[in-house]
Amino acid sequence: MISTLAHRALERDGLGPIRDKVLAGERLSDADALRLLEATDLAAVGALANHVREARHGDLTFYNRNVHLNPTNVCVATCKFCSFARKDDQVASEGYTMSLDDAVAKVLARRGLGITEVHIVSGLHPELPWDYYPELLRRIRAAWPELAIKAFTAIEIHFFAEKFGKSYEQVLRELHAAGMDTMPGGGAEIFAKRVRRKICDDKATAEQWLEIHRTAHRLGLKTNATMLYGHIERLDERVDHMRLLRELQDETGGFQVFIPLAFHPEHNMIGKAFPKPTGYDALRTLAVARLYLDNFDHVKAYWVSLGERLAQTSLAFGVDDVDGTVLEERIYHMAGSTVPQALSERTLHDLIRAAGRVPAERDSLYRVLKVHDGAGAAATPAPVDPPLAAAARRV
Ligand code: V47
Repeated sequence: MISTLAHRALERDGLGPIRDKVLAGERLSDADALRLLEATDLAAVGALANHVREARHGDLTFYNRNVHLNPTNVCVATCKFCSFARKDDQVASEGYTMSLDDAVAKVLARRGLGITEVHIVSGLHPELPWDYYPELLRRIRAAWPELAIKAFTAIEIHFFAEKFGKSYEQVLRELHAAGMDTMPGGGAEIFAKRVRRKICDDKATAEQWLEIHRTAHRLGLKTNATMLYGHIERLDERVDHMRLLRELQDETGGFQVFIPLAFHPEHNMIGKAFPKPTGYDALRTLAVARLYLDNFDHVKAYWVSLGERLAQTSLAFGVDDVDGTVLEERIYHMAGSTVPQALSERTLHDLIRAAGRVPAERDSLYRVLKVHDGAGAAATPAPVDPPLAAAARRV
């Protein structure tokens, strides 16, 4: 339901025709998306996005119990926004590369915590051999068969293909056979050439990123998609980015979720010129994504990138997924993030419930594992997860 006040605000902002399209279930044009990104009445745009969100998912808000693993921060790429990577003379003092034994042990140490997914993203290491990557997956799979493995961005897949003389399909087939279940959406940044040339000119191009996801979808792998916003990109370049994703999704249906990532400015080459995107910008971007990407089931507010409070608020602006426990995050913390490095399941429940929504634990393919609905909550407290809560406090 959209309130009369929101209807009036939309009319006042000249957004009546877009509202009518949304209510009729019609696809928005690029011009509509741009118009919404420029709209001043955030609450009215949010009300529209909320309408779509509730029609798709009601009050359900998805999260999962996941751990992150970044096996190395050594990286040959020179992305100007990145605070995580180390190269050349920094490697000796600040670089790290986990041995296979250490990487696997780090994941297995979380075994008692009810974790269902490991999210693996690495730097583009100039010396590690090909076998390091499938062997890492094989060992995790062998030791913990029921753990879902979400691994390697399209940027890494492109790097492996070039470095080891394999096609995208070969790389993906070998990693899939070794245990990779799904792919994260990182490395998409902004697809526009003008932007990529300035912020990440020595890694996979937009066409290559899209081709890798297309290939993964053809092989039956589900993948995610991101957009890094709030730096040098223009609003029309955000729309262009989402259009390319919407087109590929029309073709393959293989994307599970869209994740706008708010730029974090500290300790990287462009941070000084661009402050962190405002809360207003973040909420409007999420809302417009929900309205424009009509063929994506889910829109995620990655709480690490937004902060817990803004991620919680976004649940009224089209968002239905907040990522997960994320034990233990490095990429954003190197870029100045001050949020915790993990959240307990109990905290996620509290955040979601306080926004009037219902927590639904999902697996890596968005199958619901358990709905923690309010009825049980009054009588039985949300399942406190003491080991995870303790681990979240420790990191
Ligand atoms: O590709 C790097 C971004 C991404 C900064 O698929 C930065 O479920 C902001 O893709 N400020 C990696 N962003 C993280 C990622 C991700 C995260 C959570 C869930 C999923 C998923 C994917 O982080 C990079 C880049 O776009 N990034 N540096 C920075 N300073």
